[in-house]
Amino acid sequence: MKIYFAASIRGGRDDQGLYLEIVSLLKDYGEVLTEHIADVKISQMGEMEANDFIYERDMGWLKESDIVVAEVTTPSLGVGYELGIAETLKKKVLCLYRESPERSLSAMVRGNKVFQVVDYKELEDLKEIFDKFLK
Ligand code: 6IA
Repeated sequence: MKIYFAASIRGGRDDQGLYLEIVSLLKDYGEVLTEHIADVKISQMGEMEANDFIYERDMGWLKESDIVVAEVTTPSLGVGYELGIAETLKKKVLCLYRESPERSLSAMVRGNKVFQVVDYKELEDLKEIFDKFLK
């Protein structure tokens, strides 16, 4: 199974360490096409490659994928865009969100019945969630 993992880059890198752990867990379920999302060397602003190259490559991977797993706690324009495209392409989509009193997930994600939106508290919760949705 080919997994497209989506998570914030320019939206903010506060959860980069968590993304790394999620990618490592996801590898037990299939091939993660977008492993670099968790790379500590990708900073919020730092870019090594041209935007048009990144866009074309990521859209290719999105089309190729069997499922999109998105960590949506840190709001990201790019992830929101990818989710919309994933819906158009009729991909299976699992969104992971950590609830907190200071924030609330966009209604465009929470309200879309096509997406599986799962709230979790910590990394340890994810194995059970992945067993349920990815097996
Ligand atoms: O708006 P954002 O940057 O937060 O959007 C993040 C989402 O867009 C991720 O899920 C990625 O799939 C995609 N994306 C945005 N920027 C990049 C990127 N730049 N590389 C790969 N995917 C990206 C960094 C390039 C790196 C080699 C330094």
